[in-house]
Amino acid sequence: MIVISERINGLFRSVMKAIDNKDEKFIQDLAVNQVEAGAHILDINTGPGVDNAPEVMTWLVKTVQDAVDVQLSIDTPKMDAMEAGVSASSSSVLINSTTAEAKKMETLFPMAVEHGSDIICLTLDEKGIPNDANSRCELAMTMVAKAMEYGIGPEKLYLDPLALPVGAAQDQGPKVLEALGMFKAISDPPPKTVVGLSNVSNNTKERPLLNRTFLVMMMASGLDAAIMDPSDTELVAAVKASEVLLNKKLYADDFLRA
Ligand code: THG
Repeated sequence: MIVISERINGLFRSVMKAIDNKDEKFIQDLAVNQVEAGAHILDINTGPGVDNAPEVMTWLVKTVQDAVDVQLSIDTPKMDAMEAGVSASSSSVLINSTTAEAKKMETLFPMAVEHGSDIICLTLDEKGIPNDANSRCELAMTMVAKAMEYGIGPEKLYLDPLALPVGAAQDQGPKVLEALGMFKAISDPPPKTVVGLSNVSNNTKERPLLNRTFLVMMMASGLDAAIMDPSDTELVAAVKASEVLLNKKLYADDFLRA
């Protein structure tokens, strides 16, 4: 499982405060802590509240890269902030994300080609979030085909079926699982799959339990990567147990420590 840390995100109050105060030490300590907890990639998001998103994104990317040496996922719906983050990075990033909207694909696929980036394809378009697995798959195919026109192969793509809060869209859980399975049949080799895990437990009382239960289910359906909190030790233990049970990692008596 590719672990993408969700924590460098202005949605978190403490991170928003650090952004406001240009507190490099706070951001760098958090980045180091996330990598030590097992993050392979750090998702970088300014949060919705900033009015100078390109500058904040540039500052976050440089601040984090002065402290750790892992791939960054540049997470923003704003094209100017995306361009700023991708350009500021000293190594190739994961673009988070395009949708199936023509304007976005026509901006972000060339940007990915220019910078050698990987890119997340969120299965939604101007009509919103699809309601079932088939329409998620149709949007995924549209994006995989369009990426190919730009010479971007499936090994650079992460398909995201968009996990939704169980309290608000309970019927979508099984549809996300079904879509994950279908995505793997889109191309050979298949694209990777990813979700924003904590979406599922938004505004619930049992966040850690819901997060780790859904993550295990999605891993069984073929999930390759998750934007999640690697400092949640029970969540990480569930990932390790799943990797052993799905025959992805060799069993050893001390697999939790491996
Ligand atoms: N897909 C892709 N990218 C994504 C998402 C996705 N990026 C953003 C998001 N979804 C994944 N990241 C988060 C980060 C934080 C939270 C949820 C998802 C979160 N934060 C607390 C909250 O809002 O309640 C912050 C509160 C606090 O503790 O201060 O839940 O789906 N491609």
